[in-house]
Amino acid sequence: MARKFFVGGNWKCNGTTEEVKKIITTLNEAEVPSQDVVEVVVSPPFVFLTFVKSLLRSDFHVAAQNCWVRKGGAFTGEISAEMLVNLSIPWVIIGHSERRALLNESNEFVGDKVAYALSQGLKVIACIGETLEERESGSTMAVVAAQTKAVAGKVTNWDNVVLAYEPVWAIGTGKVATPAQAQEVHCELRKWLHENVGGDIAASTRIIYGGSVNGANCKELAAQPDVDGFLVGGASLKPEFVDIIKAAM
Ligand code: G2H
Repeated sequence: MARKFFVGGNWKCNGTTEEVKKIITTLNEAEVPSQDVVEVVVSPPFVFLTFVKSLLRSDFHVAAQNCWVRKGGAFTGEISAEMLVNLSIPWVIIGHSERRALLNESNEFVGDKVAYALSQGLKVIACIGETLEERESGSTMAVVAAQTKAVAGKVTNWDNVVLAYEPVWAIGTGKVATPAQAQEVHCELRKWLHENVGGDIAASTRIIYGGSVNGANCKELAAQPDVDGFLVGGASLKPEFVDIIKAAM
């Protein structure tokens, strides 16, 4: 089954109003493949979500970088899935390794967040990935399988889920996974989905790569059979994000 290429721009905790306007102008003026070929989603910090949505070209979409695990209420500082739906924000990133590491988000908590976000009608970019220590000890697949299992157990409709493999050692370090390293894990993840969820879902679910993707390395990564797109951090704040979108061609 054909999987449409997916490119997400994760702006993380970056940006001023002026910088946001500049990035959006670049994106709006860019000539990129059509929506039939590539799905593009940009994920600004919460405070800029509606501003970005109001300025952004209609063939690109917006994602939040997180949402609360349950229905909103007395949870100071949190943003609920219902609020995102109310603002017509279609996507949310869940389980980014920065949140797993810095805010102690466990596999179980990430799985619960995915479940709640999906139940409210959001689409989810679910992030997984091993640390350098885990890779060097040979436990990469065990780690990403456990992370995937915690998410997979909560998914009822896989059409609304993109799996983002982001090796922690490659995030923001400039040390990108080689195309072979990315392909190896993506292929294993697809096998895991095949064995544990089902053949059709394994064939149709997008597995995207994240970790120091840039305009120079994206083509070779995109050429790997099981790499269905990217989640881009640092380079999504720069004009080269357009080149990364074009890697879909
Ligand atoms: C991984 C990625 C975006 P960067 O976190 O999710 O960031 O491209 O800066 O490594």
